[in-house]
Amino acid sequence: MTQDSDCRSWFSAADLLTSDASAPVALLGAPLGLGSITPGRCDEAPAVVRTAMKRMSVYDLETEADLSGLRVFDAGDVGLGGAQPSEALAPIVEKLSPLLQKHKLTMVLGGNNAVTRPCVHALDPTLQSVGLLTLDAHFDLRDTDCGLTNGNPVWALLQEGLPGDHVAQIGLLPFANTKKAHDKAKAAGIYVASIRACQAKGLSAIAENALEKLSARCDAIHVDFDIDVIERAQLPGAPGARPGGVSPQDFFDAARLICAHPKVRCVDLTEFDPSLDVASISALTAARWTCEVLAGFLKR
Ligand SMILES: [Mn+2]
Repeated sequence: MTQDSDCRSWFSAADLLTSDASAPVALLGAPLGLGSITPGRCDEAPAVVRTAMKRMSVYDLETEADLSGLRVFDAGDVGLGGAQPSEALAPIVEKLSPLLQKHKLTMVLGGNNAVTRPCVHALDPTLQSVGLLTLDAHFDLRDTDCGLTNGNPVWALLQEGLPGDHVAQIGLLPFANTKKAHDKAKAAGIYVASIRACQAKGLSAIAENALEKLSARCDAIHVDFDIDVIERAQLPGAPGARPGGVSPQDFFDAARLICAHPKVRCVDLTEFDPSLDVASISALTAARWTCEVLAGFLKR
């Protein structure tokens, strides 16, 4: 077997990970498992995604995008232990803020959706010049009077001063959200696109429109890719995924388009619970997401 033979193995997405902190992109695990409305094991996701990246080639034959020249600084995982969402803010911000200063783009592997709030704080502690785009079946605008959970990061951010017109939420599903949450979104001036709008106009077109609106108002944008936005039949490994969600292809295309935008400085992948997965469907979807993020970054 010659040195560059691919008869048994290939250069994989996991081989892009490096300990060299000068890489343009960074990756950080945020294994927050506690504080989910549906208890689960989202804390296992960062390790499972890194392993699944070994099964991804770095070449996209359709566009001839080639990630092989790119490197991703693997900053490891935030040590969260048994932290609740309220206790996770400081350690995530402490580890993420320096990465955001050094790298053009940082990927955060959750963890449940409660990691989104610390990500936005890390990008802009004042919350006045940052934008948030969510691809999510849910508003995550539940009340905070019972404490922080994976169901209220966006509401917590609004209460902390993030302007409502700095938030765009796309992929929202019927009968997966309350009227109260929808009313809060309307009152706050959040840009909202339901799943039907995303399917009619295209998830990527909606994402592009949302990014255009946010980038006019914000210096930097965080994007929450809640993997439960994907159709449950094709994404079993997320407690909140439901029939009627977006297709994996639309999710991948949108991820690439979004990550080509220079103001997108931080992205998270949340709600992947490996304990619910079937035949590695969700793990391989998450691994493909990392490739799409990088392919988008290469287009900048
Ligand atoms: Mn969510």
